[in-house]
Amino acid sequence: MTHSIIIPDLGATGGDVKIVEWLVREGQHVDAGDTLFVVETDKATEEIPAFRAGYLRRVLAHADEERLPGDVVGLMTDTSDEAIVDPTAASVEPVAAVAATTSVSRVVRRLTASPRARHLARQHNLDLANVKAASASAIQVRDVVAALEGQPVAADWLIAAFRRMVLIRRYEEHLYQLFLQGLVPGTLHQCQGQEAVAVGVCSSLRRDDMIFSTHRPVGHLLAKGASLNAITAEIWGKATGCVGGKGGQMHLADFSVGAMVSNAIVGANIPIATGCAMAFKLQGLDRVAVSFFGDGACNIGAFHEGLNLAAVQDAPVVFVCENNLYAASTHISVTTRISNLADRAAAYGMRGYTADGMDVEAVSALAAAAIERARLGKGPTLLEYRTYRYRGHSRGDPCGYRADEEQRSWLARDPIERVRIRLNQDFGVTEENLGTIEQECQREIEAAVEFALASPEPTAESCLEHVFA
Ligand SMILES: Cc1ncc(C[n+]2csc(CCOP(=O)(O)OP(=O)(O)O)c2C)c(N)n1
Ligand SMILES: [Mg+2]
Repeated sequence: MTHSIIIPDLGATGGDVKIVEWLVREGQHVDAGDTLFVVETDKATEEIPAFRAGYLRRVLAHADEERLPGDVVGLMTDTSDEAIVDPTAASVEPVAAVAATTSVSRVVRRLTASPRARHLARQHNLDLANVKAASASAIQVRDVVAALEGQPVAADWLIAAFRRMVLIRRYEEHLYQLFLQGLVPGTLHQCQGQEAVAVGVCSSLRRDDMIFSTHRPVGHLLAKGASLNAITAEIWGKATGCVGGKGGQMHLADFSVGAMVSNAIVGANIPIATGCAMAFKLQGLDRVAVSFFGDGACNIGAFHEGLNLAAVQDAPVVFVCENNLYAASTHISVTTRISNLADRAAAYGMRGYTADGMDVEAVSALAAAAIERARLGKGPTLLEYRTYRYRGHSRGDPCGYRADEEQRSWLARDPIERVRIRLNQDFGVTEENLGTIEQECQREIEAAVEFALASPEPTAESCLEHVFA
């Protein structure tokens, strides 16, 4: 099969993107993630990776040529010698054929509205066809927990944590691949590498406890049990999205599972979570609020105000700092003199702990104790988890500010691989069973994208809903 290589939307402020050089020759094999070519935008020079493995067969835009995001600059095939079918040359006819179902026809109508959109539609054509095929085959969801019956309780918990982390990782990677193909609207801030913090903390919470997330919310929301379909539809701006298509990736929510709307203003959720915790306390409820934030947020005024207020009010809130060493491209050593951010808790008369954020069991043990303290009315705790984001700060960030050795050392501590080995060696869970979990997650993800693409656009009238109280 032939696949188009496009210029993804790299967040440049406008104008053409210049091809600097191709790092792969025609005919050469690449793995997913290998750099294909380098581009220059008005913001930065960036490497564009392959979204899948295959053979580079045609370079359509050469060094020094300029193109727009979405333009096809090369073609790949799965095998080295198959015939190339240029997807950009396909007629729009098949799109109409795929549009036989009403849900898909909406997408197609929108895509065929302008010349540039028609070009995208030709690319979507292949995907829509796939989407249709996928819906035809009913997805067999097998209950792996049941299949693994007889495992001790700890194994059940660890298997559930593994499944949840795999779902988050694969989902974020799937979105990234779609983003590289120009199929994801808007921007992405992703959490690959940080899954153990989200899952370790949220698996120690009750459903009616409330989490407050950030500009990097997908892992937190999925860990708290939010609907994958509703999150995906939200990313595509659909009416079925978890906030009706108004929020996009940075503003996800699901009140039914205790996930307040995530907040992209750095540090802003800290006082809000504190206020929520104070409300729980005033109402005599034993619910707990959790605020997630990054190392960058610890130097924001709202951090100090929020933690101080929570301490003096004995508010049932747990502050979870995901210290991934960077705030955008700035290393923590440039902005912060102390080595343990948790030490700041002492300034507010609060307990603070630093722990390994790549170990879901360690994360959960510490979080469970802090959550229990809060629930028993013993006040807030600051938890700092050391972790690492594998991808860039947002969509097209090539991470040129991080040393290769640093990245390698963190990848070697991967939180999912750690649990895989532990389940296999200490609990006797077979590779086959773990593989089944991964396949099920992948199918769930593909079904969610299918749901999002087939969902209706919000109506114009809905713009004014939920705006005024
Ligand atoms: C108050 C505020 N300042 C700046 C920004 C732009 N911004 C968005 S994310 C980010 C970095 C945040 O770093 P950190 O808190 O460590 O979280 P991470 O991205 O590492 O998860 C910045 C500076 C913002 N959204 N809000
Ligand atoms: Mg950070």
